[in-house]
Amino acid sequence: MPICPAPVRSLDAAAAAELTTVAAELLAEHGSATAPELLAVLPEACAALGEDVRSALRPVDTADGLFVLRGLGLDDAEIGPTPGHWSTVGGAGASWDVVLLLVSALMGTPIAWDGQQDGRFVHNIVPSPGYESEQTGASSSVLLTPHTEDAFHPGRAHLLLLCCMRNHDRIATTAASIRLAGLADEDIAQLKRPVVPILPDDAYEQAQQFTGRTAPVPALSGSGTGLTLRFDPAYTPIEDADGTWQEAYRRLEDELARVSVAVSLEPGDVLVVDNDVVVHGRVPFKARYDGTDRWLKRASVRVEGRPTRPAAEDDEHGYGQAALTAWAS
Ligand SMILES: O=C(O)CCC(=O)C(=O)O
Ligand SMILES: [Fe+2]
Repeated sequence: MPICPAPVRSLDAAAAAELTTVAAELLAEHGSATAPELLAVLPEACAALGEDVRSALRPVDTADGLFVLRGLGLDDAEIGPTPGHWSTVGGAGASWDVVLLLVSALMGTPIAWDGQQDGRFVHNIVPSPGYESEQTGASSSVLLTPHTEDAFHPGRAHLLLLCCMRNHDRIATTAASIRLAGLADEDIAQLKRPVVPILPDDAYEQAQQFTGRTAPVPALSGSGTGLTLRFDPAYTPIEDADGTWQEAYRRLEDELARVSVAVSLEPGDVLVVDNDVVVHGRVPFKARYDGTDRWLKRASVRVEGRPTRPAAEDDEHGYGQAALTAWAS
């Protein structure tokens, strides 16, 4: 097995069995991973989990801003073929949706968006015909450029969870921490200025209809070893910014590329990323559309009070604020 370039938190066999058993029981009891009653009992189910599971599932707490949870066994035959589009997944791999919901609820509050994947709390990331060169998770033939998840939105996740269902070709997710980047003080000062906005990405149904203006936001916040970022060059009108800012932004992109790690997730792995510290992306690949393609499940988690977000964001009235459907635990 190749060395994983990210910290690994191992779940022992007993803890892994506990998590998958509780998930299977919840699914059997409620019939569907999207049942509101299942969401409602998550805090109770989490509280009943043993100390080993709870401690392995504490939020990210290292400077590299990510870890891989490893040890959950996934049976490739059991999950069925990789669907060709998120909308045709149905109940495939549904017990993994519940595993991901349990992990999310242990770390914070799972969130969903009305305009994305039918408002589901767990998204399916599969390559889809016709979307090959988009800048969304449905793409394949292009590099998915490093980005903060839902960067345009002040209600975005603090933690992003990617659970690997299938990855026969070991296609890497990329991750780069701002805490490891080396930037000159002048560049940091430039990038803390709110100069250009970040626009909603194409994964949102409403994005195409959006014609309004969004407020400029800073790319960097915090200071010293506590630097955080909000970054999505594919959806940022960089050319509208002044030259000095553009140069600093390019150097930020270069630094993120330099410190980027490529993590090939294995089935059952859950990659947990601090969305304020780490940008993630994906290398290009050739989709086969034969049921054996790469397949991830994704969840977004809010951790209120996590000291990684500039306070000014509280006053932001960005596009789609009403689209956030937070399930309050
Ligand atoms: O496919 C991946 O590894 C990451 C895709 C992505 O950016 C996401 O699901 O948010
Ligand atoms: Fe993403």
